[in-house]
This record gives sequence, structure tokens and C-alpha cells, in this order.
Amino acid sequence: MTTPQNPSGEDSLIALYFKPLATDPGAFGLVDDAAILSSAGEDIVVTTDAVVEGVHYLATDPPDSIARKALRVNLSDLAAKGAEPAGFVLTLALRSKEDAWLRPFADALGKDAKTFACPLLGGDTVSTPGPQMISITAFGRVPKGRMIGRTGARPGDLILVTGTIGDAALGLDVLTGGAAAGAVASDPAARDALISRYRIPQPRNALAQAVRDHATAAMDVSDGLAGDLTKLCAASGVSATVEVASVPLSTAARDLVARNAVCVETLLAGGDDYEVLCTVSPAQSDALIAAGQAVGVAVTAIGTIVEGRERPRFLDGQGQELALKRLSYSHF
Ligand code: TPP
Repeated sequence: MTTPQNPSGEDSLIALYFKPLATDPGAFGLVDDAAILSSAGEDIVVTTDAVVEGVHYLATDPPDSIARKALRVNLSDLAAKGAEPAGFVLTLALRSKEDAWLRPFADALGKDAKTFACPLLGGDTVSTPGPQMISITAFGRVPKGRMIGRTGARPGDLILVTGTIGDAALGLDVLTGGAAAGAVASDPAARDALISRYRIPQPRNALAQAVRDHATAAMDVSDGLAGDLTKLCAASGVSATVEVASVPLSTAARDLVARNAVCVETLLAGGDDYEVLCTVSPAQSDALIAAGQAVGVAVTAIGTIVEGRERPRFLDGQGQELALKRLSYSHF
């Protein structure tokens, strides 16, 4: 951040587009070098995720959805940690300061910040020859010692997942002319629903308290369900079995699998789901499922944590293990 005495292009850009989003007094109207987050009897949970043009979103995606994705992938991490959003800082690397891009970007970011009670606290804006990047660090609050980590899963725990899995990967496939594109061409409603799941994640912050109260371990599904469960199990020193038939799919995804237009691996390993994956002791699962029902989010049991260190096993209807060739998206 810079001071306002000698307004530069960056200062006026910040004042015009982002000052209205800085509603927390600790943000000092975005004119100081730093912000303050105060906390009494709480832990501040910190998480960061960048979205890069061509890697996390398509250059053709509308600016409002890019803004929402950038914030929501971070909100999703807070939800999975059982944390209530407190605020975020934003680093923007932009090719130009075109109003036609920045105005809808800032408006959508502001709307989401309000919806999720997560105000802008500060940040930095820089130019780049491209590709563009939006990096957000979000802060959340939990009562002291109550953040849900990845290490608490124990044999016998049930594995639960929110929402549906695989839609975002199918949405990307549709947008990039993959196998799903032809298969949904005659069903515009399904096509739009899948694209929307890719462009605009639905973070499960309404379930943060239930996750905090009932889960033994949790993370969000960003890279792919199979790979993310593998990471959670490794962190907890356990293994898992998953009934693939229990993995919640949208009607559109179920239909595409039934018609052999896409394989189930695309759904399990595709990523971009931004659902909560968590483990609970069997006695706690009904409470978490009911908490989901209360806010209109399906919470589904997909398997069980078992002893061992081997990779989680994904079983078909006959109890045969699926040989997944890939588990998740990988950057490198
Ligand atoms: N290509 C485009 C244009 N957009 C995409 N979202 C993908 C590919 C798929 N993709 C890119 S990154 C990623 C996925 C599934 C995983 C999530 O991003 P990451 O930076 O690994 O987030 P984290 O796991 O750190 O939260």
C-alpha cells in the first residue's frame, strides 16, 4: 500500500475500485501500509490461494466470476477449517487498468465480501505483461484451539463430503471443447449449471460451525476428491475405503457417466469442487448431515477411515478397487 499525498495510478485505482470494499475499521480505508485484525480469546486462521489466468480460470471468463472465484477458493479453506471469515488482503497483478474489466471485478468482489462477511483489509496492485493473477490471503476466526486440521481422522470415522463432486471439472471440459461439451450440447440448462460450478465455486461457510463442532479432520476439495482424501489420510496416518457409488453427483454428472460420455475418474480427480471433505466419528455424522439440511447443503457419507498407511481404496458396486490413473490436478 502507498500513501495518498502523491496519488499514483495505483493509488487512484485503489481509491476508485477497492476503498469501498474496505469496510472494517482495521483496514484504515486502504491508506496505511498495514491493517489490524484484533482478536480476543480466538485464533486467527490464515489461508492463501492465488488464481492465475490460464491455470485456474480461462482468459475468456467474465471478470465478475474471476473475482468471485478468487475470493471463494479462500473462503472454502476457511469453511473447511471451521473458521468464520474475518477479512482478506488482495494482490492483483494486472495487464491494464481498464474500467470495463475492473468495474465488474470490483463490484462482484464487493458483493461477495458482503455476502460472506469478509471485508477487504488491504493489498497491493501491480502491473504485469501477463498472465494476470489474483492472490488472496484470507483470515478467519475460531475459538482458541478449535481449528479443524487434517491430522485428526481415526479408524472407524465416516468420511463425509458436501454438495456434489465433479461438476466443475465437467464445466471446464465443456468450456474447452472436451468430451462433455458434445454430450451436453442439447441440454443448455445442464451445460450452464456445469460451467457455473467451474466459474463460481459455492464455498460451504454456512457449515463452518458444524464442521468445527463435529469433524475430526477436514479440508476442502480443490485438487480432486481422490487426491485430497489421500492427503488427509496421509496427514492423519490412516487409510480409507470409499464406495464410489456413494459419491454425490449432480443429475448432469450422473447422466454423463451413465451415457459413458465421461469416466468417473474425471469426477474423482478433476478438482475445482470447493466442497468440504471431512471425517467424523459415527455418533457425530447425523448432526453434521442435519446441519447441512438446515442450510440446504447435502452432506453425504462416502466411506470409512481404516487403519493402515496405504492409499485410500475407491471401490465399485462389486467391491472391486478402481485403478485410478490419476488422483488429482497437479501443477508440476
Ligand atoms: N485449467 C484451467 C484453465 N482452469 C482450471 N481450474 C484447471 C485447469 C484445473 N485446476 C487448476 S488448479 C487446480 C485445478 C483443479 C487445483 C486447485 O488449485 P491450487 O492452486 O492447487 O489450489 P489449492 O489446492 O492450493 O487450494
